[in-house]
Amino acid sequence: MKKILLTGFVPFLDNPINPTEEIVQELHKKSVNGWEIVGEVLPVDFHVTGDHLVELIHKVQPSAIISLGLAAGRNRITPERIAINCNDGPVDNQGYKPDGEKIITDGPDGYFSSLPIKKMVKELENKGIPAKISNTAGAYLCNHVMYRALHEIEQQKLDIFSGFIHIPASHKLALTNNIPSFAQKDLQRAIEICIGCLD
Ligand code: PCA
Repeated sequence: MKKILLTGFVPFLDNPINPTEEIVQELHKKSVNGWEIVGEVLPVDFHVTGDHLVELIHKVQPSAIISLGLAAGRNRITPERIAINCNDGPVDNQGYKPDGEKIITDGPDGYFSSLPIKKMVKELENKGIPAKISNTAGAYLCNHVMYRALHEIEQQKLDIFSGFIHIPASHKLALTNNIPSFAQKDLQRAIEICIGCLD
């Protein structure tokens, strides 16, 4: 069976939970639409997360990668269009504060997602889940992992579809934060629908 590497993140900043962590744990070893899911939860650490993801790509040898991240405050499921060659934003979980430096010194400015993002948005909406393509994944860890995966695929000429989906907060997270939220089960279903869009 074809394998998909599905990644999420641990909690970070003022988010005591990260709904992507639970989705990845729930879907690990399950199969959706003929894809065997290998779930991995990544640290929020500019110095180790990218290398860790690249190691996982070579270890798991997936045919597709979907990385997930929390975008607290967004009100819909947002497949990302592009990753940029830049680290910026607040401190990571190790206290490192990026300052706009490049992710890969001589890397290209950006990479487009190779996931079927338009189809994903259409399918989500058809199934009653609010969704929209996002034209910026920011410059924090989510953008970082999206860029690192696409760069590795390009450099090594790997035959892997790859990209990133930001999700809104779960209701549990919104209890402590005044932000829009989805039921955790709907967040998970949305990701299953996105996996269902892969050929
Ligand atoms: N969201 C952050 C990093 C970890 C996560 O879940 C981001 O949007 O960059």
